[in-house]
Amino acid sequence: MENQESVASVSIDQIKSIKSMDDIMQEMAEHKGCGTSSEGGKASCGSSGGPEDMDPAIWEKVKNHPCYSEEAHHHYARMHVAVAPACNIQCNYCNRKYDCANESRPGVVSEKLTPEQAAKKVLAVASTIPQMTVLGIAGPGDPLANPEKTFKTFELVAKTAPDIKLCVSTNGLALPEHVERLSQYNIDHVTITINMVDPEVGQHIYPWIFYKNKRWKGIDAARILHEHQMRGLEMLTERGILCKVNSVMIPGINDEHLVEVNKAVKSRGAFLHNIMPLISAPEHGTVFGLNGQRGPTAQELKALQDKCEGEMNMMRHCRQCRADAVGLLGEDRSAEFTTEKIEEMEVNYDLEGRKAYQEAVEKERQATVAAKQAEMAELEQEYSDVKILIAVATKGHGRVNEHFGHAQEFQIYELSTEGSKFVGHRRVDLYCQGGYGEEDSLQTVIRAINDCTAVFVAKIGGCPKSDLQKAGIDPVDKYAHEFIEQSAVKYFKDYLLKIKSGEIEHVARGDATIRQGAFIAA
Ligand code: CLF
Ligand code: SF4
Repeated sequence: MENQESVASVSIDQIKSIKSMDDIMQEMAEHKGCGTSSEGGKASCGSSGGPEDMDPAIWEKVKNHPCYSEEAHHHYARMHVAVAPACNIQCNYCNRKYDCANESRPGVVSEKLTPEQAAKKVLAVASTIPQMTVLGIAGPGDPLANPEKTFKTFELVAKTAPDIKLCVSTNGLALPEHVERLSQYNIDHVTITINMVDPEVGQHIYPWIFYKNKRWKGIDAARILHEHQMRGLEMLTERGILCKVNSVMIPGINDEHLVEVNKAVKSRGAFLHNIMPLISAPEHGTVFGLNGQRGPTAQELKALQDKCEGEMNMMRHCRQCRADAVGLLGEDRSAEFTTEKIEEMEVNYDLEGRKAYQEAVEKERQATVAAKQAEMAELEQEYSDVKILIAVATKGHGRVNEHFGHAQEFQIYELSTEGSKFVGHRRVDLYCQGGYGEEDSLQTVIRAINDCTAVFVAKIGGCPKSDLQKAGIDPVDKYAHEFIEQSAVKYFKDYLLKIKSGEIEHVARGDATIRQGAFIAA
C-alpha cells in the first residue's frame, strides 16, 4: 500500500496550508555549499563533464540537470511555470506579447499561473514524467521583477516535491537585492542573460531599464544593468551557487564582443556559458525583427562557441525554451498539462517511484558512456585533421530512435579522432505531413543540416533518401535504435577507412541555416 511518506495527493487548498519556510530552511541547510568557484573563478568541469572529472558536490548538482549537463539532457526533463509576467527592462529582441527571448521561444505562453496553480502543476508533471528533475522559472517576464510570485512558487514546491532542483533565469537587474533569498531558498542554479560587458555595446540592445522608480535610457541604462549583472554573478558564485550565463549572439552588434563577455563571466566564476542565436523575424514585432537584424548562421554560431571554449565549457544544447515548457529539451509536452487538465488529474507524487525510475535511467546512461568508450578504444589517430558533422534523429535516451519524417529537430555531433562531441541541434519542419512527404519541408531540412556529412535515422523513405544523397548528405539507417555516440564513432572509423583506401575524398561541407520560423510552430 502507498504510504503517506512516499505518496502525496495534493490539492491547491492543501498546498496553501503548507508550513512556514523555517521548516524548509532546516531541511535545506544540510545541502548547502558547492564550491563552484575555483582559482580564477572557474568551475572544474563543463556541460559535457562526467563524475570522473568534477568535484562530487558539483556532480550532484549537475548530474540530472538537463541544461547544466549535456549528457543529462538526453535522459532528464525540466519544466517551467509561467508565474512571472512583468519585466524591468526592455531588450530589442523581445516583444512583451511573447515569451522572454532569454529563455524561451517567441510564442505567447498558453496561460499564466498563480504560485498555487504552479505548484500543483509541478506535482502533476512530476507524477507523470518521473525523469522531470528540475523546475525553472524563466518568465514570461523576469522572475526577479516578480519576486513574491517566484519565491512563493519555490517555497511551495520545495515543501511538496523535495527532490526537484530549483532553477531561475534572470536578466540580472534585480539580482543583487535577491541573492540572499535565492541562497536561503536553496536555489542552486541561476542563469543570468549577459549580452555585453560594455555599455557602449549595451545601448544598442537595451533601449531602457526601470530601476529605483525611474526609467533609464541609453548608455546609463546599459551601465546600471551591466554593474548589477556583474555584482550579482560575483555574489552568487561567492555563495557557491552554480551560475550559467546566457548570451544572445546578435551579428554586427555583440558577436565579436561576446568573447569579452566570456572572459568576464569566466573570471567571475560562471560555470557554463550558453551563446544562443538571435531569433528575429518581422512577425515577432520586436525592434530587431522590424529593422531586419539577422541572426547568425549555424557555422557563425559554432565558430564563436568554439572560440570561447576553453577552461569554461560552452553549453551547446540549449533549445531556447518557452516559459511554460515541459519535457525533455527539444520536446514540448506543455499541452498535456493545462490548468483544466490538471484539475481533472489524480496527482500522486510517488517519491520512491521517481527514485527507482531515475536509478534505471542512470544504468542506461552508464551503458551509453561505456559503449562509446569501448568504441573509442580502437579509434585510429591518423587523419587527426579530419572533422565531420553528423545530424541525428532522436527521441531521447541517447539513441538513434526517430524516423527521418517525424523529426522536429536533429542533434548535431562533431566527429574527429578525439571522438564524438555534441555541438548543437537544428529545428526543422516535419517532413512527413499526414502520411506524405512534403517536398518544401525537405528542402528546409537539407538547408538546416547542409553542413553535415551524414544523417542518422531509425528509418527513412526512398524519396528523401535520394534527395539527401543528391545534396551530398549520407542517409544512414543501419544504426537504428543503437546508442548515438557509439554509432557515430563507428561511422567515423569507416569514414577514415574509406579515405585511406581512396574510396572517398574528404571535403569540407558548406554552411547551414538556423531555422528562424521553426520556433513559432507548436
Ligand atoms: Fe529552465 Fe533555464 Fe533552468 Fe534550464 S531552460 S530556467 S537553466 S531549467 Fe535550458 Fe531552456 Fe536553454 Fe534555458 S534549454 S532556454 S538553458
Ligand atoms: Fe523580454 Fe526577457 Fe528582455 Fe525582459 S529580460 S525584455 S522579458 S527578453
